[in-house]
Amino acid sequence: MSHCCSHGPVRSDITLNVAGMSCAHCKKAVETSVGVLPGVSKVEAIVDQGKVNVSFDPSKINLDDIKKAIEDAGYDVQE
Ligand SMILES: [Cu+2]
Repeated sequence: MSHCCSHGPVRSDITLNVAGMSCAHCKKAVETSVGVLPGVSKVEAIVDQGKVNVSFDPSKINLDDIKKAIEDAGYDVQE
């Protein structure tokens, strides 16, 4: 029997390179500013690698909004 709900929420998992994070405060600032966005289910900043892992629902928010939130918090998102 096939599952009836294959149209569940779509999720994207991405890793952004973010410059300027240097301590636990930076980690928290980035995670908080991204975490409050609608559609973001998970965010983890890895300060010593300069990376931020984000899981989000692309039907609710797009990548540009996530980048903007990080930049608004004072950090640079690099492509
Ligand atoms: Cu810091």
